[in-house]
Amino acid sequence: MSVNTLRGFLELLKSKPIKSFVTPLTRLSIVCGNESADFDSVSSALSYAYFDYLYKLELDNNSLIIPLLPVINIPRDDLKLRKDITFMLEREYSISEDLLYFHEDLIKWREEIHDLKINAVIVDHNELVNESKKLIDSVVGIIDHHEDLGLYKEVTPRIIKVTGSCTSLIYNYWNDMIKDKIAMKDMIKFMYGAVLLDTSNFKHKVEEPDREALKSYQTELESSNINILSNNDTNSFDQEKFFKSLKKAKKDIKGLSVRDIIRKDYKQFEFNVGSSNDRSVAIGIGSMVKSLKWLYKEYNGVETFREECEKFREEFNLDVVIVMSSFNDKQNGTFMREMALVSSPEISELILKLIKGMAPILQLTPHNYHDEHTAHCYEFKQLNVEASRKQVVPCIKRVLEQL
Ligand SMILES: [Mn+2]
Repeated sequence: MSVNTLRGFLELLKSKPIKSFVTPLTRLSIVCGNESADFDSVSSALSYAYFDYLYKLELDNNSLIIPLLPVINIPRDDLKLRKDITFMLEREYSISEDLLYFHEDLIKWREEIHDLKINAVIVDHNELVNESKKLIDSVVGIIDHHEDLGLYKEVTPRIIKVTGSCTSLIYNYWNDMIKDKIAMKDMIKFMYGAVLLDTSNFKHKVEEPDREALKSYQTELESSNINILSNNDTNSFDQEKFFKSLKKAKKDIKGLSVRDIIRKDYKQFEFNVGSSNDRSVAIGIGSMVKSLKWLYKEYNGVETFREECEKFREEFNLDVVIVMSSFNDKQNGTFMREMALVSSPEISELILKLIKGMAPILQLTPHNYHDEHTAHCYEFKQLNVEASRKQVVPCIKRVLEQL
């Protein structure tokens, strides 16, 4: 069966029983992004699976192809919090969530199929953590743009490079191998969107692989008059407009609860304290694209916000919950970052040591919302605005290991 759109590919997958993708050795192969399931991760997982299928079709059209299933690494219910992703899926691809696989599907498959082993290509991360570690048996490939943790050294591909968007590495990798450029083209809008969001419209963190991918996207789009935003007056692609509508959808967090806002772009970690393995702390980090000030206004003040964070911390059994904010300051137009931490009373000394260790690296300065901190709640401006969660996580890890 020929497939030349992402939607067609997903429909094909869903038209078959899951058992038909399991090999005689009871192996099922998936590709998944990281557990924040942000735009980049979802775009990476979908594009990798789709391109892998196109490539297999070209290798041998007649044989039975066993595809990689793209899995979105969050509960199905959490997808709706990511409005940039649902905007892209629904508006540009007419893909509804029933065409996708989620975290609970992994659990279900393991229950339903006796002795099932799950192999995974992991994209937009290079280490299995938390639940994925339990559900996935082996990593068989990696394409990522986070710090290389040096794991799974033998897998192919194993591409880990600094780029704005992970999708740039994925596009460049497959572009060299797949001949059917028409079918590849259907994926471009999604990948183009990822790199625009991750580089703020090619203004920050742009690296050579991003430029290389962009060049291909532009050539492909020009050659076909693809109308990226269907409501355009003209037939030409307006990158600025495209970026703005994605950004707007991403920032649309009105009406969400504090819990939803943290869950929207969330990662959880277990960090060792000191050099031995006998003590660790659980830390959850949510990223959001509004200022703390906005949050306080929206959720009845700083106290309520802190209470909600504390509830979140308890629900997810965390020692610390961190909310990282990034936004453009309207007054002077500069890009800003902040960090709010709410910790368990049991680690009141440890949290101070963590903050002390991070402060010079992230250039944390206490916020002036309050003269005195409420116990176990801390808010800072993060003057090192270059450090996103991607840099903050290894920083926390190192500080805690050195205690
Ligand atoms: Mn990424």
